[in-house]
Amino acid sequence: MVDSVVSQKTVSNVSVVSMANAPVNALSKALRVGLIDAVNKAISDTEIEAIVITSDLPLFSAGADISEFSGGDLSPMLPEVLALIENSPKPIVAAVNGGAFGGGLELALACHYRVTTEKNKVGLPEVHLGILPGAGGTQRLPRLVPAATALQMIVSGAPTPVKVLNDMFIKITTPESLLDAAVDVAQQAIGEVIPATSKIEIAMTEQLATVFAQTEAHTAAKARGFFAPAKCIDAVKAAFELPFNEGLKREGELFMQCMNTPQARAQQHFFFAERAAASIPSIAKDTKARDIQQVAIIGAGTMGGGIAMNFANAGIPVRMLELEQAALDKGLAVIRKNYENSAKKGKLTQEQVEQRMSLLQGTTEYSDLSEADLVIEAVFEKMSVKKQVFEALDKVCKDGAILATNTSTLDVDEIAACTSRPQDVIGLHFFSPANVMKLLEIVRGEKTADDVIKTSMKLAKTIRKVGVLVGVCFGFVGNRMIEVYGRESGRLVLEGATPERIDKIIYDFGLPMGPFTMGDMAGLDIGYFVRQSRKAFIEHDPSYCTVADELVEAGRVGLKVGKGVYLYEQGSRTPIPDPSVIEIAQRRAKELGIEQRQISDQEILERCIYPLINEGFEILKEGIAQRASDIDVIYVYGYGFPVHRGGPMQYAEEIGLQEIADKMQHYHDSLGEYGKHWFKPSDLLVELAQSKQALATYKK
Ligand code: T1G
Repeated sequence: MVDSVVSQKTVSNVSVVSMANAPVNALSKALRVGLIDAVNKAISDTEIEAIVITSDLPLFSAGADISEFSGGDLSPMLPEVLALIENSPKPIVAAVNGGAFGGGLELALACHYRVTTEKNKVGLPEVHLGILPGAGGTQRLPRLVPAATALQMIVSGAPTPVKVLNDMFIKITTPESLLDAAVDVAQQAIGEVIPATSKIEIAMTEQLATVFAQTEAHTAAKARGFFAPAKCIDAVKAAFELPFNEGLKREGELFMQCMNTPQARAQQHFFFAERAAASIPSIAKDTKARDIQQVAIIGAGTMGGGIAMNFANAGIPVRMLELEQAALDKGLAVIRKNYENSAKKGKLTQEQVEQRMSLLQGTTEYSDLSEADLVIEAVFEKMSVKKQVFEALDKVCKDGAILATNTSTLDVDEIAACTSRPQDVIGLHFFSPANVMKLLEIVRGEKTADDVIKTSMKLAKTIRKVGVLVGVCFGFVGNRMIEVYGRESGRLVLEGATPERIDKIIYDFGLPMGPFTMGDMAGLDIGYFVRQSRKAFIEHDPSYCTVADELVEAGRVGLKVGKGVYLYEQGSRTPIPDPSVIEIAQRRAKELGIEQRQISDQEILERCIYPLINEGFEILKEGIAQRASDIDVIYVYGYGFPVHRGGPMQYAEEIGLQEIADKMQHYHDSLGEYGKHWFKPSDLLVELAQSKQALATYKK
């Protein structure tokens, strides 16, 4: 029998059922029906004595179809399919040919035997969707592997190499011999007692109770603000405290508790948002990417070195240029030290360190860059310096070479205009540390060619970044929005809130750190120089980051000098509040006629987050971002916005666009001249709030 998503063939006395629901065997309604039909057919066929379930696709199965979570008639549910399999009177073997995730692994756990391939990985990543395995995974997995292993897999959601899980696989073999091995296991099982996973007895012990307590404590610290991880632990605990069917019921209750949370909606939104970012409807699908064999980086400083590591990690040769040999040597030494540190932590072998270092060549001559397919400039953030570099590159680089700037705020069109090839110029904005942060803002200039954009998006995937296409404006998307957040936090200090209180409110909201700790860590001088270059934009508002400016002018540029907004003891990164900063704020407030007052936590949170969201709507309105969810991807991966809130735009939808618009209007009306200038609600925000149009459907 062959229908669109399941095929079935007979091998001797074994029925082989193959899933084929492209691209990842998401266990959609159609696939669930197909599996039920195929298994029932095999059970009723007297010629058939055993069954193998496998996949015709590279993956065994990516689990439940997440796109079905938004509702509709979902019968037959996955647990019904798995009960049919587990209660089959004929032995069923799962031939796990590729990744088995979520419900895909739960399907394999419900089978009576499992075989797989030696390099395979499997997992229960539901926690990343704000939920937990809801088709028996929390009850069956602990019956097949040690409790600690089951807990680690379910609470972390991480893919796990099958060699760690050999208790649950009766055979681990090669891809070529997998199906034969599965048929062989099936035939040997004929006539034997069928080992249903649910029949395996497990019980709680004192030692296990300790494991659970330790996992709960570790999770509470590590998964700060997340709802699902603790529920995952509760579900696994039920497997040891209740009979199987009651444990299954408990799992279902906990699953529904998770499913109905804003966190689950946010994390499921983010799953698709991250994938949607790769889509560029304005570029023809058949646009060919350019071939990138050799990369050159201008600048071997912190950013240049981090960027270079991304390419060396991907096996792409890199030539790094510094005009001074000493700077070049220093840059390469820092890279080597980074790799050696990874080796010390066991993340790299010494051989891999040497292999990567061998891909990094230095030069002090522009002429050595003539063969580079892509050149990325990572020099000082000053337009005149950038232009010098691009004029030099324009002279030496071969035709068709892509010339990229790593600028974090400057006008890519202005940079492109100083070359004879603006169509080959693009922005590749890496986030620091460039070898760690996943986000890559890809900045399309007015004249950037489609194939240059396509090449950049493809390259992002090659170097394991999440590329998001943005347009040209000050700060593109991320830094344009973070600027209003920085302005507002600075203003709140003038109005009487302390930096440490603002930082704590933002930390408790879910960001990794508040604006002042972040500013000290990055260096207050970065923002200072940007403000100097944009004085015209802020000259009407003398309060704009005035305390930060005074600190920088006094040499207090942050952690790197031991004092910024906070003080730091030698060798420590722990921020220590400094009363003198409050005195500066009080003095400046008095000079500016700003009344200090008690400000509620809620107002502090709203005034830091809502203007950031409002700017996101302005960015959407101007077409700087392709879609609202791209802004979410930028904020989660570039600034640590909590994924359990889905990103600023998802968070806005969860709060309600009307509420955001009303609060912007409220601060516009209640903060005097300051409010009138900075809190005007975006027209698009107001329009979408009134029309109740879902943000996901908005296209400029
Ligand atoms: N449902 C629907 N679509 C899915 C999907 C899924 N589970 N997994 C992937 N896709 C789509 C994806 O959106 C993309 O679409 C295409 O497939 C290729 O995906 C009851 C309730 C498996 C590691 O969380 O982690 O089971 O963009 O680009 O890089 O307990 O896909 O092409 O239109 O990511 O090779 C649990 C989610 C579900 C796994 C493969 N399962 N998927 O990565 O491909 S909940 C997951 C992944 C559940 C049960 C519970 C990855 C992958 P488009 P891709 P990839």
